[in-house]
Amino acid sequence: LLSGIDHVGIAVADLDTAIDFQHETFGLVLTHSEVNEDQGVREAMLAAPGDTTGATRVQLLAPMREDSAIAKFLDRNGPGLQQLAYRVTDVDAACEALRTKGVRLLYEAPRRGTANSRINFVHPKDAGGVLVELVEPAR
Ligand code: V0V
Repeated sequence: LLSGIDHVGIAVADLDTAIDFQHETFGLVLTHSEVNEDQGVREAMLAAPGDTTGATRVQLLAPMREDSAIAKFLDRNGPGLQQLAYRVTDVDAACEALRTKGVRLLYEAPRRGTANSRINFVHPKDAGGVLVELVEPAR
């Protein structure tokens, strides 16, 4: 079902400040950034310089709107780890398998994620207090 850990997501107030911090402090390298209007976020993907596969990334998420999930998370918790994203080969099949186990998915159908991936989320109350994202990368 799962083919790897795609990324962990950190909620931040200011994207550029957080990119600089991760680079200067840990040497992480910016590999991608985009605006996701649907999710109300500006986001950046960073890779560890010594990770030759580049498969697992750190995602920084900054809110664009007060009613976005990231704005609400920041209001409640301040900046910090917001999500764990598992990579799957078939997000529809993964969601179906999880529903069969009684796990709640946030969306009826997958939505658009980073770099045209297809994403859905498991409710944190059904995943040990962790917001789990499922990501099917674009082919
Ligand atoms: C809320 N809770 C969390 C949580 N957010 N627990 C762990 N991790 C989080 N990130 C807890 C919260 O403290 C409550 O616990 C409980 O869940 C239910 O909270 P709620 O008030 O009913 O719900 P909200 O309004 O806090 O919303 C939570 C959810 C929301 C997960 C439903 O954040 C959401 O829709 N997330 C999915 C979309 C998203 O996160 N987008 C941003 C990333 P108590 O107090 O009841 O115990 S976009 C992205 O990742 C992209 C584009 C990508 O990767 O490609």
